[in-house]
Amino acid sequence: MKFSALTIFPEMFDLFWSHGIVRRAIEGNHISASSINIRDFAEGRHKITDDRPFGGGCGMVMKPEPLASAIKAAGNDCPGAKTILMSPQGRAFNQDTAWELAKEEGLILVCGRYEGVDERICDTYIDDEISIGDYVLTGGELAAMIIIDAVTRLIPGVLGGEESAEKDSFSESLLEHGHYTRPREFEGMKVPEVLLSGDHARIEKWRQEESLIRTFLKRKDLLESRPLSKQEKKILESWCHDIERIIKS
Ligand code: 4FM
Repeated sequence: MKFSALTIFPEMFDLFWSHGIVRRAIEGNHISASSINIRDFAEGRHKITDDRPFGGGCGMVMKPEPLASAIKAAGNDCPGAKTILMSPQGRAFNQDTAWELAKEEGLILVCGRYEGVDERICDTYIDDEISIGDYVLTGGELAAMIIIDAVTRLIPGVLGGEESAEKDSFSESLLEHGHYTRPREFEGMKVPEVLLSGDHARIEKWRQEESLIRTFLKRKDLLESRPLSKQEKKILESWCHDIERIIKS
């Protein structure tokens, strides 16, 4: 996977590329990364990338020519790449979108600034428009980093077998169970006994129940949009019985 971030603030990506799993993925040749400065494609002595909106109004608009040139340059570097505009008007990003994007050969992430990008760029140079959530950022850079981060960890070989992405929480549409490490007692709070038991079957069962109850308590919507396994139905029914018993007593 080749990621190209198109931005007028390429320095924002420097620390992002050079830390953690993203850095490891670059070093292991699982992904390649480049930040492309849109300003490098602007004409004239001042290298201007914005202009006033036709029709008037406040704020500035991103000029089309430098953006088009930058997108073309990124496309030449990776001919199969998909060009994505980061925008609150895009389709909502989630774990399914991340899996879908992870199959692409390359992603060109266009990070807008100012009040907007000239509409003619959206019409002709953009394959997909993605939003990371219903709020307005000052630019697309942070949104692009979120997409790159979530997609990178799904690329085969990036995570070790230990931390594989297929079995992590959202792939199952459940929240993860709680995690504990040393010490066994911290500020008077003990690690659940079952985790110290060495009984792997019991531990697995506890984690499954924990996952289910957390999802039920914190994110009912996730349970409602997903079929329940026989096992999960049994766990939920058993809670139902316990709750009824408490009410009736
Ligand atoms: C987008 C600012 C384009 C200026 C933005 C321009 C956003 C989001 C977002 C801000 N991106 N999800 N929410 N971008 O707010 O992805 Cl020109």
